[in-house]
Amino acid sequence: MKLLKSTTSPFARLAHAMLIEAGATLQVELLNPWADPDALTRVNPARRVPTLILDDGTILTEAMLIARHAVTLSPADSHLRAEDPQQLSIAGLGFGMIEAAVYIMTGRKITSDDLAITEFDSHPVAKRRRRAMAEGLTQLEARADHLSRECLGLGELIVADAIQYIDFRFPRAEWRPAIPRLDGWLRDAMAHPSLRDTVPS
Ligand SMILES: N[C@@H](CCC(=O)N[C@@H](CS)C(=O)NCC(=O)O)C(=O)O
Repeated sequence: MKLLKSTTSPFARLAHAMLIEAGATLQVELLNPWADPDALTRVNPARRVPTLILDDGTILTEAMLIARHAVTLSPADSHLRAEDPQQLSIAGLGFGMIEAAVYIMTGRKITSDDLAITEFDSHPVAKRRRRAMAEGLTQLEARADHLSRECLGLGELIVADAIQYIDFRFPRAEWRPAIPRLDGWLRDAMAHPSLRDTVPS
């Protein structure tokens, strides 16, 4: 199977990390979705990454659905199969933060076609999304004890993805709270290939 992804997309990182945790045999094709590459537009009318092409030609899109497929590919005793509402709750919090961060980046692209121009950030909706990231980080910090260092499931992968995407897109942001417990957890969690080999760049 082949995963179409970009080096920056947190959605694509989630799909990739889950497939790695599942032990899937995977080919990865890096592309820029905004450049409308043929390899992507041919298979996904939404023109977004992640897009997963299965060996029989079936196309899977949307990070959470690819994550769900990764679970079905994982061994019967895989940690990915544990269904803990606490994990889903943490995953939802982290996914909301990823959506908020991408929303602001898309807003910048719509208003200036340049991700580095921050004019959109003063829009009330951008402020609302920024609050979602800051409060989300604070809430996750309080729940850091629920994150495993040994087995990275959906919750752990999304939290790492969210923190590192926020720091990648909003470096040294004054609104970002200190998260020492999450930082400590993340240092250890980064030893796993699913996170180590998918760092945004
Ligand atoms: N809901 C989708 C979002 C995917 C998404 O927005 N991907 C972005 C990269 S972060 C993209 O491909 N953007 C190109 C576009 O919007 O045309 C998912 O969960 O996979």
